Amino acid sequence: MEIYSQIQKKKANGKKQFAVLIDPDKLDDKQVREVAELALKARVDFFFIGGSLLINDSLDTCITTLKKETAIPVVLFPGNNMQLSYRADGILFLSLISGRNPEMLIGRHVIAAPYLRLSSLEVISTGYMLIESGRPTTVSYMSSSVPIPADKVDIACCTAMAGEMLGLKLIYMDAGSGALNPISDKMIQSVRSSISIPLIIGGGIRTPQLAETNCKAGADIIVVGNAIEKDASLITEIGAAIHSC
Ligand code: 1GP
Repeated sequence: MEIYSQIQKKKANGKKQFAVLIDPDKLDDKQVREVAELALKARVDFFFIGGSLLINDSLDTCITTLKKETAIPVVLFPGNNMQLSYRADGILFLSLISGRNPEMLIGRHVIAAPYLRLSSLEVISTGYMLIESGRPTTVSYMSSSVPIPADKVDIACCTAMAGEMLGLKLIYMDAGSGALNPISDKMIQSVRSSISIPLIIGGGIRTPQLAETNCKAGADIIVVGNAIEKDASLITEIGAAIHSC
């Protein structure tokens, strides 16, 4: 329970958290080491590892490098049940509660469960909510699911509430990697006030300013991937903005 209790403890103390998302296909070993070094200095709280579609076999190598370079917890953020690795510390066990695709709600989980039971990974059940972001994203296509419309705040709130009532430990609202439009502060505020479990926000966050307003709106954990792939030095600025909230 180490990772989840760290999330809860920081939330209770009003401390905002920063997760750097690494898609192992997008960074070579040298770039992963560079990200690790910057992440250490910026006091990044977690690495999330995964992608909606991984093409190369670099998941294990990427985790091994991160574990060698830092003690920052590595958490799997799997796009499917092939993206599992004993080398990570934990896994966001994602149920796509915004969609109605049974495979993403429970089917893949049944396949992954025996592997996870044998592993020492910390399994963190997470209600994953995809929010419409202006154009189709890889995750919306790959998950065969319809995202929640960006202006339908009530649907987002009720979905998050249902996830909490089902016993999920986290809600992750995602506009999708490289989203054109990130999630609105209005939606973040409303969902935050509808649930008491920690709230993760990601998708299209490219600036320290947006990370900060999202935190002030109620995000407990901010996830940034795409922008960091393009400019790793953003880790420093975004980290400072999040941790100063
Ligand atoms: C995607 O929430 C994550 O699932 C992060 O999104 O890559 O756009 O930062 P970005």
